Amino acid sequence: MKLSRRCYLSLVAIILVLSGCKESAPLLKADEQLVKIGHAAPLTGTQAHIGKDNENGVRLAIEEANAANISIGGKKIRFQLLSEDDQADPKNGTIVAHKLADAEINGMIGHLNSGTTIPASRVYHDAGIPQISPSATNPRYTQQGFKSAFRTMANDEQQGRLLGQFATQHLSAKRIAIIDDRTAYGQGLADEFEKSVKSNGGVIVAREFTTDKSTDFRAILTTIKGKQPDLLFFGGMDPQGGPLMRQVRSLGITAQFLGGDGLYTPEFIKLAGDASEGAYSSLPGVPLEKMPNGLAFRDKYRAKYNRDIQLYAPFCYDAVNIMIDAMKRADSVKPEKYLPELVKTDYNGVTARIMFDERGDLKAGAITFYRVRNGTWEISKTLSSTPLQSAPAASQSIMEQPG
Ligand code: ABU
Repeated sequence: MKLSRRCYLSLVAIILVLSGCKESAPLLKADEQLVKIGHAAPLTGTQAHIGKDNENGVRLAIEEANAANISIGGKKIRFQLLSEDDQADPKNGTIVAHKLADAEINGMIGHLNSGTTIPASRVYHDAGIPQISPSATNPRYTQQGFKSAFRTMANDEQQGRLLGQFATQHLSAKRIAIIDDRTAYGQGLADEFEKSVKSNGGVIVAREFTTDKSTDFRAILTTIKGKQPDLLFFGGMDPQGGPLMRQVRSLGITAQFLGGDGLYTPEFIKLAGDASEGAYSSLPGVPLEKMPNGLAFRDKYRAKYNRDIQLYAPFCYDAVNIMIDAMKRADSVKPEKYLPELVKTDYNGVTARIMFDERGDLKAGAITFYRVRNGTWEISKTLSSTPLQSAPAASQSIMEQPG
């Protein structure tokens, strides 16, 4: 069968779209070796701004590594990014995980959401591929016994516990209402927060839920208003958190507002508008301004992408650098060779000094609290759940700042 040129080009375009092929393989010289780094996040849909930010953080680290002309195992290494859109959907997460495993990636950075990371982690584990999630915080990810699973962010047991302490002790809240988005992240974090509030003497006056697709929360907010809480906690991401915050204030609810890392974005402030003033959120890690290379990273990111960091890009950048560091120490890019070195990581990243415990979680789980003031997130307080024994000054400084 002979195809016309137009037909042929259409066919190629369809194949490229279906294969999700966005980064073409670099041409290699004889003494060079290709190393494929997989990445997955929602690159379309309401969380695309956060997913693209993750991809940008990964790409920046890969481009720097390529510019550094690294040699491993006697070969010059060319790193290639294979990035996939999982649409924050657990089923799609597993589909793209199989696709990346079939492409024989040397390591995986992702996924962004706990709801995709947890099911996909079995695929990477079964394929023997080391995986570092920069942002998935549900504890289950590293509780499955997969030796291939790591994360560069404190988990939600750590985050939820400190959020509960922050609400009851620092914000002096007693009557607390909770809404979550029923995702692995939102519900998991809300559960941990609830436990911590209760153990700190607070009372949960309402527990409501929504979905990660909803934008109208007035029915549940009306119920909550009747319970007269002095703090409202939301477990979920900014596409829901922003409109929720706006509707909280438009219904005349004056309770303090607190959320987890999924709200700590410029987008949350944009979506909530003036109603965002005074909102609090947490973000695992030490603030960039407190880390030796944090501000340099922020400036590099801004210069390259002509925009500010949205949320997890620094954690993605650290994740790639940790993986490459393990490859260098193993003098091998083969997963089975560098995985034992990844376990032994002790790396000063832009977000923290990074060391893993036996499950692949961070040994030191600093959590920073931020507050919206004059249309921007400002540091309120940093707490640590598990201090490192011998951390360098920057990551050891568990700052107590005026809130
Ligand atoms: N850490 C919050 C966003 C990612 C997640 O689903 O865990």
